[in-house]
Amino acid sequence: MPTPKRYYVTTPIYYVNDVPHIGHAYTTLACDVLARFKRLDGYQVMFLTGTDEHGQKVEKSAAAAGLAPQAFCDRVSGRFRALLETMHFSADRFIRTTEPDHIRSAQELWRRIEANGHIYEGSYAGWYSVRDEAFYSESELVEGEGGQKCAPTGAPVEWVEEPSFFFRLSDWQQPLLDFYARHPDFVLPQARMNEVKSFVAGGLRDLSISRTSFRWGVPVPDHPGHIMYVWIDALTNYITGVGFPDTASDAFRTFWPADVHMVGKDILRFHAVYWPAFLMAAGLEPPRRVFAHGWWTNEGQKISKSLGNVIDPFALVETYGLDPVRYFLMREVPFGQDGDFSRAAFITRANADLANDFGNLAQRTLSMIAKNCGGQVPKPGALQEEDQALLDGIDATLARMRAHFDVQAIHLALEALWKQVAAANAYVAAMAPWALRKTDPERMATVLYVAAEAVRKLGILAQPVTPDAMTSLLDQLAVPKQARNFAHLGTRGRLAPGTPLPQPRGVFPRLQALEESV
Ligand code: ME8
Repeated sequence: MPTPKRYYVTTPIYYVNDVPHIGHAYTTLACDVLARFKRLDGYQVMFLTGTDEHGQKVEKSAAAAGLAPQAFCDRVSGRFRALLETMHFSADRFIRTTEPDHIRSAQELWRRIEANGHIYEGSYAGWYSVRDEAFYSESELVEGEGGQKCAPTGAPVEWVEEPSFFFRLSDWQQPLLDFYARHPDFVLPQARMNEVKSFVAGGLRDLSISRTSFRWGVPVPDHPGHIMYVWIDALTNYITGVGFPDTASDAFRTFWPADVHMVGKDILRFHAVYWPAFLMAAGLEPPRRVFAHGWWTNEGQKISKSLGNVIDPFALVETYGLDPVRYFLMREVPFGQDGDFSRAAFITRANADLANDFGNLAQRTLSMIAKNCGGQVPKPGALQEEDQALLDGIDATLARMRAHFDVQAIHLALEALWKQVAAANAYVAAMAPWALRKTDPERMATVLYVAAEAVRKLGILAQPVTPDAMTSLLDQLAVPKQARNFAHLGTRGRLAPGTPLPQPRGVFPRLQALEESV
């Protein structure tokens, strides 16, 4: 049987009381690019994002705002939903962990884990950080300002002592190591897989998974007074989103296990250690991949609210337009590594790759056609070797992009594509259709046809990263909406000679003028 073409990608669900910043936009953008690529490649795609709404941190923020927790969440979760609109994220569901189907799902996951004997009752005494929503052992703590004990993340910790249920994580050391051995690419980049393996090999302690000292969370089933540790609740969103507990449902059977959980490196342990252990304990399959991306700094500085240098994605898009922001974030830094957001680098990159390389190729091809071919797709003569070589080279990029996307090497997929943009520019420069106008108009028509075909193919392939500009470009080539997926590379979707084309207009404006204004 052929492998079903389905693809399930998730972002972390964001703490509902955070204000969206570039880091949030980055994780979701990477997923959006992957999801769009797979849809264009004929896959049935599920792309899930949303907000993480329970826990002590939210309870405290709600109290500070003078609101009941649910009312507070209803008020602030819209900030993340707005990010989808601004960034044109094509998520299939925006999940909120306060939704009834999720609460049911988290409780059912607990029941299954408990029924399988992996949960016991005890009491917890140790350090907890509300800001991180994480427990820390004494040996992990560092000295903060004024000699205060802090988590390694710099977050304050407090001593917590209360009755608690525990998950027998210590039993899962060997099964996890075996699982990693069977799936050596479970975590990417590889260096992060190694970190996870050595963490697990170092021994695992049982995990406190319920709290009794506050109320805002999913009630533990059959044990009044306990609410679930927010990470169990939060991680479960990935199966709620595809219909759990109804494991016989179409959604669950089609999409679970997930192909990729995209996360920042700071939350890798939760996804690559705890989550597969919870799932195996419940008799469910772990996800296929956890990809940990790096962190952004702002002009070389760590981004933090206290430094006041948080990059606001809404303002960035408002100032520069969406596509340059999307392209820069995905192209500038090898995906998986840390990167620095510098305005100068952003403008240089957008102008070089978008305005100059792709923009000029499209603009000069379309405007020569408008001027010299009566505004219609020209009629080509027989293709010569260099014509065919250009078109074949672009078609062959799809296989390379697929291979890169399958390991989330998004920057390499874009690099491969932009090599073809350069090849098309070199072709136009070498063929000099402007010089052929008088000497050999038939050949000029062929060259312009080939250039237009190159632009069409490049436009189709660049849709996942710069969707708006490519929509405009493919409109300008009169490519029908249903002929814009990857099945229309090759000759299948080729431009029909004589098709009237609209007046061309630039798709990637230069950003220079804006530089001084920000
Ligand atoms: O962790 N650069 O939510 P969160 C890049 N609710 N990425 C960054 C970043 C930066 N400067 N700052 C943050 C949570 N991020 C949990 C997830 S999932 C079941 C529960 C990324 O709102 C960070 O790495 O803190 C993480 O992936 C996300 O933004 C933070 O989400």
